[in-house]
Parts: sequence; structure tokens; C-alpha cells
Amino acid sequence: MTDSTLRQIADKVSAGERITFDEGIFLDEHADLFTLGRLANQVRERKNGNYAYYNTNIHLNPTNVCVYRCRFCAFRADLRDEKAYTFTDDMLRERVLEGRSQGATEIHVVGGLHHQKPFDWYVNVIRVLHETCPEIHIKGWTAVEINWFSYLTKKPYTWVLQQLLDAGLGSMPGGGAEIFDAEVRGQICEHKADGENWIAIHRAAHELGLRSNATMLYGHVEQARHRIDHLCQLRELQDQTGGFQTFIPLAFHPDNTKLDHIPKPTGLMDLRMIAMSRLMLDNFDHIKAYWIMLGEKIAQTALSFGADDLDGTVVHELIYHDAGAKTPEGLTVREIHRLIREAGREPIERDTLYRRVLREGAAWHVGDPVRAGLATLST
Ligand code: V47
Repeated sequence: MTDSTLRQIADKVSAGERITFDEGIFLDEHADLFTLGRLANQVRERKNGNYAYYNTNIHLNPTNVCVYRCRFCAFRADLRDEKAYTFTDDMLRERVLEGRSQGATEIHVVGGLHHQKPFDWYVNVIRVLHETCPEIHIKGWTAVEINWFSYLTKKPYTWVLQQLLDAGLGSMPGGGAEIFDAEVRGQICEHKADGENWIAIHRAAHELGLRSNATMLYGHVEQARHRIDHLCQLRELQDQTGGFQTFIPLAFHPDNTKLDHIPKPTGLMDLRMIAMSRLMLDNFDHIKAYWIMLGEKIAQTALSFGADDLDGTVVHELIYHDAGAKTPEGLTVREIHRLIREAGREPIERDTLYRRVLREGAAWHVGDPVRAGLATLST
């Protein structure tokens, strides 16, 4: 039964057919790692050939003060904590100028939901960054933040997103998704935006022409059915809007969190999640192996298990490092090239919207989308 079910699923993958929810559960619970990897690699090479993408980016977490107390988070702080911080406008300028000096094409902006900051403060963060370095794409504020802004202003999501677009927002990162299932959410982040709102916000963003990413936090209290349900919900929205660019499975890091009794997912679990994501999300162009969270070795291996993107050079990462990540806070382009080439892939620098980045000395400009037929939207 197991062998014949697996063979039927493998035939569907080879024929480019969609895997059902039940087949997803079967794969997650029963398939061996190498079969999963082989199938996922077929899809990966069909979609992205031998290319492996990376970008040159810088992170900014403007404040760690947060009204929420998600049990998986080691980054947040209370207002009066010793470690609490909030960036001034000068600090924002300094960070984005540091990005410019390092050739960054993207600044990734997420943070806490500060008890005392009005919506205008968050709009101002985007405005200051954009006015300082208009050529740098701002990928900022997760759906959880957009939900908070809507609560603060009592305005609909579309209005909130339009204010941020007008200030210079370029796209949205995929954070805050965790696991959509209400019971799991109740155990790990009970107060923040629920799965339905996360989906509604990304739908609203896509309808405004903003591209976004999606994530899933795995390796805590969730089970296979929650993961597959999460992936199916993302796949359904992508069928309707086509607005997602990439999916990033995020491995839970337990250190300094309220869930520190749970062991960190193993390398095998990480590779299985990359492969499962590639197999279920047949309508996503890209699967990202976020090296900062996986470590360079698993991220490199993931390029043969379904992933086609390593994220960026990433400077000033805090969310995972506060939770015990032992990876460096940044990799040089030379190091990223070495990881990719050693895995037998061809490194391609992309911008946030997956257009090829062309460099001449310190100057850069974007070329065409790397793959023919890939949608282009303006920054
Ligand atoms: O939503 C927080 C996760 C996310 C922990 O869109 C944790 O390109 C593991 O979304 N262990 C934020 N995970 C990061 C994120 C992201 C990262 C890279 C690229 C992109 C993108 C998005 O980090 C949160 C949460 O799911 N997170 N704490 C932790 N202890």
C-alpha cells in the first residue's frame, strides 16, 4: 500500500500534477527523505533549472518593544526592559546608508509592535529609508504589523497598505504566518492576527499590486496535518492572486523562548520541510533556504532538495540570533558563491522582485526577470 501510494504520487509529480491534502499528509508522514528530495528536485529544476538565487540585503528591526508575547519569540522586549530599543530617524538613515555602502539592493524591515508608537511612526520609518536611499527596495512590515496598524487607525487593510506604498514600501515579507491552524496558534501566539487575517492582508496587498512572501514556522507543537493545511491555504491564495514570490520554511529556534523545552528541529526535518514545501506549493516560483536559520551546510544541501534561493548577504540579523542561531550575522557574496557553486548550481544575484542584478564596480542596475515569463512589477 505504502509503496504503491508513493509510486502514484511520484507519477503525479513527474507529470506536473497537483498533490492533494491527503497525499501531502502521506508524504509528510511516510516518505523517506531521499524520495522526497528526488521528487522535489525534479520540480525545482523544472521551474528554475540549475540557477540558485541570492540577494544583497540588509536587515533592520526598528524596535524590539512589542505588545505581543509570542511564546516562540526571543527577540521581543517590554517597554522598560534593559534590552528594549527604538531607532531614531538618524539611526534609520545610518542603517540604510550602511546598506548602500555594501551594495544592498534590499532592506528587510520588521520589528515589534511598540505600545506607544502611532501608525505615523511606522509610516515615517518607510519614508525616511526611502528618501535616504530611493534605489534600495524596502521589503517591510509583516501581515501581523499591518493588522496592528489597522487596529490602531481603525482603517481597512487596503488603506493602511496604500499609506505605506505612498511612503515608499516596495513589497511585504512573509513573516507572522507561523501555523495558520487556530489551535496551534492558541498555543504559540494566541493574541496576534489569526490565519484568516494573515491571508486577507496578503490578498489585499496582491490586489494593490504589491508582491509578498510567505513563511511557515515548523518544529514546535504542530503536526503534519497543520503543516499541510498551512501549505494548502497558501496554494489556494496563490491560485487566486499569483502575488506570492517565494516561500520560506522557518525552523523553530528554542533558545531564550517560552518553548525552550522543545528541541530544535534536526537537519533531516529541515530538508524534509524544504522538499514538502516544493512539492505542495506547485504554483510558487521559488522556495528559499534561509541560510541564517538553517546554517550554511543545510542551506547548501537544500539546493538539491527543492530550494532555489538562499536569501541574502544579510547584515544585522537579530530575530534568530536572539533565539540561539549560531550562524554568522552575514555572509559575503564570495562565500555565498562558493556555497552555491560547490552544490553544483549557478549563482544568480537577484533583486527583491527576482530580476537579475548587474554590477559594474560599485554601481548596479536591474535587468530582466531571470526566468522568461516571470511577472515583473515595478518597485
Ligand atoms: O514571523 C521568530 C520567525 C519570522 C523565531 O520574507 C522564529 O523574505 C524560529 O519572516 N525561531 C520573521 N523562527 C522572519 C521572516 C523572514 C525571514 C527571512 C526572509 C523573509 C522574507 C521573512 O521569524 C517570524 C517568526 O515566524 N521567528 N522567532 C524563533 N525563535
